[in-house]
Amino acid sequence: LRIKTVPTQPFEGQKTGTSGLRKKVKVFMQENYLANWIQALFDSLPPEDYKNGVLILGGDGRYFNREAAQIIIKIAAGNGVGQVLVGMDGIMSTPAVSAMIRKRKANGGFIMSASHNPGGPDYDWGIKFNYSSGQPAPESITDKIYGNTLSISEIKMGDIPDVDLSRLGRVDYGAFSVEVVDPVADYLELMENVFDFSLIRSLLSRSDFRFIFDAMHAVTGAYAKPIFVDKLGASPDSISNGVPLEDFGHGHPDPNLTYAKDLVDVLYGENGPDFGAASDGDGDRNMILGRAFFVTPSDSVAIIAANAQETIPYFKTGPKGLARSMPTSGALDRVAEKLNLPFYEVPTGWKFFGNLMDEGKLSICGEESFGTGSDHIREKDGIWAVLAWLSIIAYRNKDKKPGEKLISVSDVVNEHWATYGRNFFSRYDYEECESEGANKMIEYLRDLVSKSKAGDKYGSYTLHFADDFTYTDPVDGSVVSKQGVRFVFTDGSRIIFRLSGTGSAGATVRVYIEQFEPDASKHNVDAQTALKPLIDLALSTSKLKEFTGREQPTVIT
Ligand code: VG1
Ligand code: CO
Repeated sequence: LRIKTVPTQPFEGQKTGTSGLRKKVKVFMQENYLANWIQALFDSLPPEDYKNGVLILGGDGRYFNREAAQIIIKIAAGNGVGQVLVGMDGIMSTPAVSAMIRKRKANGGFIMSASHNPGGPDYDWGIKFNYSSGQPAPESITDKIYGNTLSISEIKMGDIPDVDLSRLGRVDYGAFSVEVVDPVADYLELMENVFDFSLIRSLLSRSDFRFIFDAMHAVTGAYAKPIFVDKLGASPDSISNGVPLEDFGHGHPDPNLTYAKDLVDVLYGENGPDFGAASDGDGDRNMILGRAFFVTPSDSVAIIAANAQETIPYFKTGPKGLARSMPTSGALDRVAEKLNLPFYEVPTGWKFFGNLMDEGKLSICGEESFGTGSDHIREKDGIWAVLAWLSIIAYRNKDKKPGEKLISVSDVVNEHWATYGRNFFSRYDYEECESEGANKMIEYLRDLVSKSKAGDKYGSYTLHFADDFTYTDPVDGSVVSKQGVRFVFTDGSRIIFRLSGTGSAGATVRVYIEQFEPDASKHNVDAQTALKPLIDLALSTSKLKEFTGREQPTVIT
């Protein structure tokens, strides 16, 4: 294997955000832009972490992935990696990459995806690197990579031809080899071990239960048919937008009420199906819907946790601990309390759950941003969440005769609220604001925090405390600060402000609003109505309109 040394110059701004490096495709298509970052990554890892080792490579099928895969493979070869396992056609979901790293005992893996951001020549591209236990690289590594991107001067590339990604099998180039693998098989095997497939099949094959899964023309298109249809007996027409496309069919592959509107309309339409779900670009997010009913992600993780032991074989001895990101509602906290389980609150982004899982402290976790998962891998997992929900519904209906009324998604959620109370929750996103105004707003809020004290009045609410969230990792002691400004009131209500770390242009402001309601007679109120006073308070406290010039959010979840 001959290795070429390619001279290069640093690019500015190659700093990773909440989840990998994300930029417009045009930025990534500049000569050496991606190559620089990949080389900087190898320059940041201890050699024993990759020399002669195995790396997994996958992606969500978006525009530029094919070219990017060839660049990554060549640089891996040039830096002494032993083998790259790449998904056929460059396809592999984020959870499947995490699963394959673990199963094949690989040193790590690359995911070519900007997740829920749109794709195509004018939109976004991204790259994530996961470590040997399958978890997103920690900040200690990503900070090093960024440092190295600022001084890089050469790239090492294996002098090999482009690999034919459309054909399964292995090609050898001396000490280096590439194997094109089935992106589904390992992941499917894992799902069969986690869940009771015959239980789920008993539900999906019923004629009185109708299921629909929207792959949004993204990566789960490759997984939906083999899993839901071929293995679990769902009808072939239950999969919509099931072919991965480079531009996601001009869509925005983000499973929420705004961007998965087609699916929402079907579920809320006349005689809609009983269960609907969708996943995002790279397959780690999920949205769960019942007939004319939306399950808030914060409730979803709480309900999965409360039912896991009974309905999912993987949890048959009970979950070890539960965790959520800071802005996620406190519904999960109440389940942890009732089940007497250790509980953790971490900053936004999945990378903070991994350490807790590796230490055996955490089994089930989630984020309000449509991310739910467990320690079966080290990423959030969209299809896992759908299978978890199907397990719950299947278990509740397993003795129902044909024609008998089934227990529905909304029945399960209403029961949960009746037991635990309801945490009303909503998030307002203001996408692509001017960075200057958005930064000033956060500065203003930090200043407000520093002047605030318990007992201060905010309209009809009394302040319990306000801070800018800081997290100390209980496993390695690392500290991250400035993770979101929060105002917590004496009745448990919260308003939280953050700037997104996953956008590719301007600044996205996120406002999170939460209020607890113990009284079951008040649970069937629309969240926007129930939260109206608190939403108004959040907007006036932050002077959001003044700072950003925005009257309305772009997305409400
Ligand atoms: C967003 C979400 C966060 C999630 C992250 C990655 O980050 O808020 O909860 O972990 O996206 O999700 P931010 O910084 O934009 O708020 V994904 O599906 O892009 O891997
Ligand atoms: Co994603």
